[in-house]
Amino acid sequence: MVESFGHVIDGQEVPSADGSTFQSVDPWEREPWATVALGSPADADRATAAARNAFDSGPWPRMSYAERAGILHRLADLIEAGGERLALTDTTDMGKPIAETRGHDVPRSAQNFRFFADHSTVTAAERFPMASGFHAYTEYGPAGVVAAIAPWNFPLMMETWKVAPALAWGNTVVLKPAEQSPASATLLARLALEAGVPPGVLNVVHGYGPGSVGQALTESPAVDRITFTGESNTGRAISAAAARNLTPLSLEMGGKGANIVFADADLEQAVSWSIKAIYTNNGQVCLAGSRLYVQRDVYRQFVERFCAAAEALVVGDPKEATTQIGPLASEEHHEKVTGYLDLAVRDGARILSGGRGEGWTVLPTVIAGAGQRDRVTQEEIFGPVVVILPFDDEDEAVRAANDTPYGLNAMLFTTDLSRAHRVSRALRVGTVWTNCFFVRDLRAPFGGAKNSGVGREGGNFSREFFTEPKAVVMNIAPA
Ligand code: TXE
Repeated sequence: MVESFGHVIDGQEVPSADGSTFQSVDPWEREPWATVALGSPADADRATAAARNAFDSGPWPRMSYAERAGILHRLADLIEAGGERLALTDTTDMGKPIAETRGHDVPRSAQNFRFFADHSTVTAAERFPMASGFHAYTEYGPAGVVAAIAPWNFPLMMETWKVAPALAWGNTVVLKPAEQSPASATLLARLALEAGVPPGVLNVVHGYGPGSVGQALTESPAVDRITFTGESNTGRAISAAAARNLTPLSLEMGGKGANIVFADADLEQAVSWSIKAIYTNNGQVCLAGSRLYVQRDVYRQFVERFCAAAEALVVGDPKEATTQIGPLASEEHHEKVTGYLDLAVRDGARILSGGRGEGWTVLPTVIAGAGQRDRVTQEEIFGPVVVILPFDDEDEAVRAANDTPYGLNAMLFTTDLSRAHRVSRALRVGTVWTNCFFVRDLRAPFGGAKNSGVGREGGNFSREFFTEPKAVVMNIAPA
């Protein structure tokens, strides 16, 4: 049965103004599974107007933090209660294994609401008692209307990472999910209404980016903040659009994560985390450890163990609980990733294991013999493909790790504490994981250096972005 998903504007699930729809394709079955409203700039404008109105005259920005937090906790409860449906929806829409949507994306989405609901109620504002008889303090008021533009690799999880802090600090939102994975955004908006989020506070508009809904949102003078996750070139286009209205933005973009394994590392631990770092979500992760630098003394041993572990991963139907590698998210993306496999071979590298799978799957792939400046080492492939390169000493590893235009994150495996600190400091990235991967504390900054990001989110970093900090100065001296 083909399901239907509309826009959600001003508390109503509605079709597009011109009635257009598009099909969302299940990448495992390679068949359409849902009919989705296809928005145009006119729909984006309707949603922005609803969000503007809810911000300017609705109850949400005027509620106490505690009242909003209560509603957001209810929403988290509903996400947990409806978890199975949400997990299956993202898995059907973009093919990631159900073990991941069930075990990670959905629980983390509920946690996003709980965390920011609580954080907004307990973060203190600064006070500045002035010796001159004046008193100053900071007020963190909501920023206004937030345009949230989301990617397809963690649909619900990335959407809630943007929507939760925006709502917790009293903003209203227009969310545009990626066209490859639209369905769970409509489900989220339905649940938000059920939880008591007032109409117009969370709007969802489906559609494409350039020349369509995405672009219209970034060019709208009614939008006060833009938060985006996606490709670096899209980030450039959005920055240019936002510059017209000087709209503040937060961009989280691509990565080419370096994963450095030193000879003194616990190799078993390093293999197991490194496998997670590249093959989670079929490698469609901005944080993926897609460049694996291994110290020459343990290179052969490590590569052998790594390839064996990669070959042991279960490839198949993402709706099966035991599947670890499903299809890539779309046919277009499958072509892009397999194009890189051909390119690697043309440039003289070797595919040690993996390669093309059935349908739109790519098997867990290991490439060796590529050069540091080769395209497969420099560019974000965004699939289950790791490039392994040997290195001799720490300086060489750090130089190589820093040598791409990206700077989202890096991993290092070592038992030498001094080295761990030294290397962490030398890496030009937003996150360094030592002897682990993907472990997050939502209070910590999240974002990228270089072409991987502008700004940080998480904890107080989200508060800085989603509020308009105001200095309030009082004359408290007697008249
Ligand atoms: O991203 P896009 P795509 C990387 C990854 C992947 C590549 C392409 O390498 O292969 O990007 O993916 C909207 N104005 N990442 O094409 O185009 C678009 O509709 C406003 C890394 O899917 O950046 C979608 O909602 N919006 C990444 C969102 O932007 C625009 C996650 C992302 O789409 C727009 C995904 C425009 N001009 C892909 N153009 C990560 N960092 O995790 C597009 N959009």
